[in-house]
Amino acid sequence: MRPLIVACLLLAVALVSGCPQQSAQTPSTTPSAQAPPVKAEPAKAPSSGPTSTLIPGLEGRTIGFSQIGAESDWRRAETKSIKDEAAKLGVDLKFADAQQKQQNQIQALRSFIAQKVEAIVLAPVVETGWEPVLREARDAGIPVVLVDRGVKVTDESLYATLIASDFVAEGRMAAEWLAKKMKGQANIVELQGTPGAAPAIDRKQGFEEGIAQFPGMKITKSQSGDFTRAKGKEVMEAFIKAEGKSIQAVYAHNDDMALGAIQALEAAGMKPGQDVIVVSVDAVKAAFEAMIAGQLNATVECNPLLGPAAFDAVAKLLAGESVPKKIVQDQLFDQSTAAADMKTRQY
Ligand code: GYE
Repeated sequence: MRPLIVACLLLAVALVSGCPQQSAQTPSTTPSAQAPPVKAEPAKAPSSGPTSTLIPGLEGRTIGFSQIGAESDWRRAETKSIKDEAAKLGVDLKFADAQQKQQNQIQALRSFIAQKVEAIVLAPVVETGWEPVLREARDAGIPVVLVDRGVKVTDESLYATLIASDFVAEGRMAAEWLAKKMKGQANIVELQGTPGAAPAIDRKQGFEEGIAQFPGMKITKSQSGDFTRAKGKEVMEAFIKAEGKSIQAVYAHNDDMALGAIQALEAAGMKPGQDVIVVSVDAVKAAFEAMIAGQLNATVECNPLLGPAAFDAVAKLLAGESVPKKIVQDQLFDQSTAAADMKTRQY
């Protein structure tokens, strides 16, 4: 009996003393001393909320975040997710809003390097033109974690990892849904995102791939609305002037532009959601409201809650591990479940 009692006691002590360590909200400032073993496998999709309780040692660490701007609800949700997670972890976050300009992002990165931040989180506005500044970061020994948009570089080791959605798959999902809804026949106008941005390039490609097998699905006009509501409305007004009632569907690369297009359609006396079918990407709350109101038909989710995964990657990199690319899984929502879905939306 005795050895069993002793064993039970030891187990109880181990459990009790182990618990606070595992669920600690505030990581220790001495990460190397107590870092738990971390598996180098892709992190889970962040849709179910923060999953960062095992991250060791980011408290008090200085990390730079270069954000594109505040052009859409999606972007504001991403900024909030990253700022909230930084605050939760006690990170000293240097935040820079680039007002949509790559030049401002490059300047921000150079200033982060000069300030000797320990890591950089970058949401790159466009795909190209990053080599020189990424090389400067690498030469300074500062890992760069890309969030939400990818870059095109000849040397992939210029950044540590990328956490993003599969934008081609998103475009394909929108196309497949629309082809089904329109029974393979539609004159479509397309509102593209920011020229040169990964989601604009890939969502266009994916959509074109998705409608390729339906000869009756035609893109009659395609132009950038820069991912904003105002520009989406403006470009849609021009489309309506040029094409009038022959427009049967709108494909917008994000919800904000779709919401702008909906305003333009209504102002022209057309019924968005009925006369003209509207499909977009992001699945922000405003899109669910528009679906409930019958004006938007469907939206493909693109999850902006990247803060937990971004800092999880930073923590692993600072602990000397490599981090694989992480692709966030997305799904399509339409009017049929919008009212119920709306209740659980986080952004
Ligand atoms: O879809 C759009 C935003 O980069 C994935 O940027 C992001 C896109 C998002 O402005 O709304």
